[in-house]
Amino acid sequence: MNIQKRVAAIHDISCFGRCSLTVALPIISATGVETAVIPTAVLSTHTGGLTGFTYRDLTDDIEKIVDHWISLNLRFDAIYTGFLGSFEQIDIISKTFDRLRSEGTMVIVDPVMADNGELYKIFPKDFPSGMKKLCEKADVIIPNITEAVMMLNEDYISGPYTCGYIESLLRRLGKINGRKAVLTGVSFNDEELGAASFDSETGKISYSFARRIPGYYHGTGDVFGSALTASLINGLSLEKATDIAVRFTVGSIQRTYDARTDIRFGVDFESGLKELAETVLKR
Ligand code: PXL
Repeated sequence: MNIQKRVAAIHDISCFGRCSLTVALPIISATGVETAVIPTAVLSTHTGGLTGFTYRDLTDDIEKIVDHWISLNLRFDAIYTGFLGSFEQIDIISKTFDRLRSEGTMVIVDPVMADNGELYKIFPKDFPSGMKKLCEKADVIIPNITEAVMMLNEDYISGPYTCGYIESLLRRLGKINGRKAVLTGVSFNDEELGAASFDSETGKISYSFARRIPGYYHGTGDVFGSALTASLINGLSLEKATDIAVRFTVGSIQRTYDARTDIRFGVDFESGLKELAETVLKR
């Protein structure tokens, strides 16, 4: 008998624009994992380049949802968090980890808050220090370079980077949670872009690169994080999961680039779901 794995995905719902839960749910579900959700906020669209969006903060609902789940005695194989709706939610989610975690639950934190050297405008200046605290409780953290340097209290520099810089960042990131870190937005030249992973327990660093596609596509961090989470829950190694997530994300960007879709509308990950499921489940 195959016992189905269960994950709790804690992100906002951006009703249009393919990011956060509208990406995490289909991607993780496609790999055979039951995906329960805690929405942190409901927005008409994401906040990246689309103006006039609605915003309903769900901070007051989170603990009530968790109370009910506790009464049902649910077990989670993983908890995967992303965009949080308010500063206050950082503490609430930290407590949620303690309440929902049991033996073997993998906690994956994507400290969604910044990109391209800038903190998202909706977050206060002290948000990175709060996110760092949340990351301390995670088994796996998946920041981009901007989020990494903000948590480490350093200035952002744009790529391409040296190998020495990336490996120093990874080692210091690994000290935040003492476990595993996957850094996105890594480039050593103008032609390729990818991710690097670090396991603090073994000291192993691995890289996965793909050809850089022009343009800044929205929601790709969530596509990457969801594919990584799906692969890790299905038992793949950090190195293999990172490589699968890079290939799935780049494939999604390539299809969107070829179709000349508005870059604010997210990427065509849907057409890659079948192949992702086959790759992850084949192992
Ligand atoms: O993809 C990250 C993300 C998630 N949710 C919302 C966002 C963003 C990035 O801008 O605005 C609402």
